[in-house]
Amino acid sequence: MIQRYSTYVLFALPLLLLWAGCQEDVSSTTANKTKKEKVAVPRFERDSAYAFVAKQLSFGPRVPNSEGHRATKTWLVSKFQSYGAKVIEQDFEAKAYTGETLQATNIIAQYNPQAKKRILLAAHWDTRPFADSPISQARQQEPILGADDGGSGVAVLLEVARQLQANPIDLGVDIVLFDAEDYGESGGNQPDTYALGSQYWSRHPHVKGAQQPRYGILLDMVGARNARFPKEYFSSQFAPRLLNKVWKLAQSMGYTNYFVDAQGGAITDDHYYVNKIARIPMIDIINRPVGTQTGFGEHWHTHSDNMDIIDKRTLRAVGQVVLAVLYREHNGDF
Ligand code: AHN
Ligand code: ZN
Repeated sequence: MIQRYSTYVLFALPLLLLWAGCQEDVSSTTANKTKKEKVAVPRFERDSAYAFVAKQLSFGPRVPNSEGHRATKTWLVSKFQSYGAKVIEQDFEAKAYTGETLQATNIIAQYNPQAKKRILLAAHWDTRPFADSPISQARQQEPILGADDGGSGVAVLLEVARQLQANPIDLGVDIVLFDAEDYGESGGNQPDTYALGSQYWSRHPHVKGAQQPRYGILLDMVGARNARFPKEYFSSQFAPRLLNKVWKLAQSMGYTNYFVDAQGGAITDDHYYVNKIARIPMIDIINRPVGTQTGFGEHWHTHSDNMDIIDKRTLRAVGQVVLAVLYREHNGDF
């Protein structure tokens, strides 16, 4: 037995050493080749983001089945392509609570589509077909421009895309612009009539398995003057660690007026379905001012949701935090 064992070792040991030697060569070469360079967090250009809000509004309301919606889609797709993203148009038909069938599209812009480690960023690109806020009676049957409600989140993500092209990192980033978020029934008693695009995407994600995003950040109404982002309730339930990390980071960057240390109420927004159905931890950065009748900005679901209420500083605060998350994640500092 001892004899056989030592014979085995006699032959096996040199082979083992040879193998180990090769391994070390291979791994050190690989390490040298793939050694990750840290990349500084780029500056989020607020003027650029502001112009992206204005450009969306130039198409008019972006209500599903409308001409403005179609034209905006064409522009968004080509804009992301021009910033070097691989774009997927995820077309789907959505049944609205009215009985109408909406021709809808989730617009997906991918950076490093092969990367395994991925982060999800999202906003909704459609706008509300009416102005049904209880605080204004003006032109309630007319669709709104949605500078903040829709436009702001999309604008921030376009500027993030522009920066990703100018300052490449190897992190996988999936920017998803959900459609048909805001076609829901008035009053909020039927939350599932909203967020039709995110409900569809969560059942048909474009990335699966090992490529499934580690976590996500949703931007909803991130452009108004004096915006206030308390910690939205579902975010704190589904993704508490991410939520606290992002708020801490934002506060360390000086954005304490926006990213307040306060618990916010529950909003059945796109992130709810991504958490619940796709099971990706996702937080919602959403404006919840104090002391308004609706709990949202005074302009919310009114015709005042236009360029006049957009503040570049709010766009910048949110966009700079999102960029900090991505580049710190790449650098291993998040
Ligand atoms: C509901 O009212 C169910 N959700 C609000 C989500 C929303 C509407 N975000 C923007 N507009
Ligand atoms: Zn809305």
